[in-house]
Amino acid sequence: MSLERTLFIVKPDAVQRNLIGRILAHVEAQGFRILEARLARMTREEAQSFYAEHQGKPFFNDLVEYMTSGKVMLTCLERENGVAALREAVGATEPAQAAPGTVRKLYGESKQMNSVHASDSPASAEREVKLFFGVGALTR
Ligand code: 3AN
Repeated sequence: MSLERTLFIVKPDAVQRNLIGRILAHVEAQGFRILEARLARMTREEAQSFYAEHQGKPFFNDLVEYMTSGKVMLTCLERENGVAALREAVGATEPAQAAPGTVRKLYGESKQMNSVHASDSPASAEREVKLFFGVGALTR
């Protein structure tokens, strides 16, 4: 295993409920280091490009609406085995089915408003970190 970087986003529903601090504290306590962080409102183009794999699915337009509805906390996290470890810390897409103690079980409201995003593979992590923080965030 080696140190891996991954994209973690606190989504608009959680930012709106003042959960940024608690959610970042939760992942820091599990050994993730915050390498980059920025509060921003995604543009439509950014959200569409970010979720390109879901283009054409019935929930795509709503997903873009939701992700651009307010500010998000964009972060790049690093840890040993970081990509898989963060997916485990985040839990299942549907909060009701997420394991106890996961971020989505604790804070998620619905399948769409599930409070956080975590890259689902090393290839996605690379693409997503680059999209929001530039290629330098993968190396510096
Ligand atoms: P995950 O975020 O767990 O990797 P994905 O990649 O399948 O899940 O979905 C990306 C995002 O799209 C989810 N975080 C959620 O906000 C939304 N989403 C996924 N499936 C649905 C669905 N069936 N209905 C509404 N929103 C969905």
